[in-house]
Amino acid sequence: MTGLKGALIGCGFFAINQMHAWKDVDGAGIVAICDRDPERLKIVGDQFGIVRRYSDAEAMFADGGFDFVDIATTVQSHRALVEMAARNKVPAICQKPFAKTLADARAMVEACRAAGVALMVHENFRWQTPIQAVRKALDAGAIGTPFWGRFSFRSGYDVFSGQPYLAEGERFIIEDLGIHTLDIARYILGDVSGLTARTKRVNPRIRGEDVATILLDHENGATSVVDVSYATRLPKEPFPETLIELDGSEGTIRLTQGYGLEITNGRGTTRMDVAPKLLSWASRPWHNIQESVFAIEQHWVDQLKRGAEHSTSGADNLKTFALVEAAYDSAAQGRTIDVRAML
Ligand code: NAD
Ligand code: 89V
Repeated sequence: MTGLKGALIGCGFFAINQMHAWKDVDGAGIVAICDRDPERLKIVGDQFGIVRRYSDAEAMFADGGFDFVDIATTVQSHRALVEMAARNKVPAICQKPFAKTLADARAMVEACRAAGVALMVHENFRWQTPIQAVRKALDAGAIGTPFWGRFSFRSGYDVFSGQPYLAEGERFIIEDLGIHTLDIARYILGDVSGLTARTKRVNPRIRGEDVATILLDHENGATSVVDVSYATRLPKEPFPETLIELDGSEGTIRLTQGYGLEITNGRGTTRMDVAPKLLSWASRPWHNIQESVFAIEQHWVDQLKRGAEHSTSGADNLKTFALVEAAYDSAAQGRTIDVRAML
């Protein structure tokens, strides 16, 4: 294999997408995999033809022979594995949620900084084609200066069948899905100074909250609402689309269900189809997410080769992760949280 050699830890539900995408990425490929569950190790190893297989990450690092590690385990193991990568001077990608707490996330960023290795969080939603199209329209000045936004993900999709652990945690929608929506809000309207949140659990069969409404004060003076729900039945299920409304000094942008982008300004209204590609290995409705997995992996390789900072570096993701913690604190305490004071 030519190009960068990667190792993947965690061969579960989502890693299948990551492995497919690595096959398409230009300039890198996976040469070793690790999972403590022998069944998952065999399934992924056989499906993707990976001969080097490990049940223990320490043993894989000890054998070496790879240029980066892609950590696709659930959050409980992220800190230990990122710190292991730093000790072994191996650049690391870590799935979201980055860490259990902001303190852990800070320690992980510091470990990689001190070791001089790159760290990127696999925060892929901002890489979705429709989200990139909104950002491009804003950058082109289509609506002047945005002063208000809404970032909305409301669904009744059964995420628990593929990811049963989502029903079991004390925290659910903000930590798992809202984290993406908050990151999109930051990506589109900039960093956040204050946050107010309200949460609810509607589905009695899960432990955590499945509805959250979050008000963001952005540092540039814009205000936005991030609203997420897995308790919303609609005539046409929108999973996994994030819908966006932006009002600016010169016009408006609407990202509507079915991947339509509508821009209204002094020149009238233009409508575009910004649907993601259906990659050869992808399947609806996940193709939007699957395409963004390919995009973030390609970005990882391109920036690593250039020695440049990643869009969702560990340091960048601290600012998204702080919003998750702030949202839980705000909902628990019924007050607005000063986000700048957390960073
Ligand atoms: P999963 O439970 O299906 O898979 C995790 C795998 O990691 C399991 O096979 C487990 O045995 C293995 N594992 C855990 N700790 C390990 C360790 N220390 N060493 C070796 N193997 C270990 O989980 P999943 O649904 O695939 O989710 C994985 C991560 O991906 C989560 O953090 C989740 O939030 C995230 N995720 C991200 C997206 C996205 O779009 N970015 C989508 C779904 C899931
Ligand atoms: O993207 C995610 O992290 C997933 C899902 C879209 C199901 O919430 O867990």
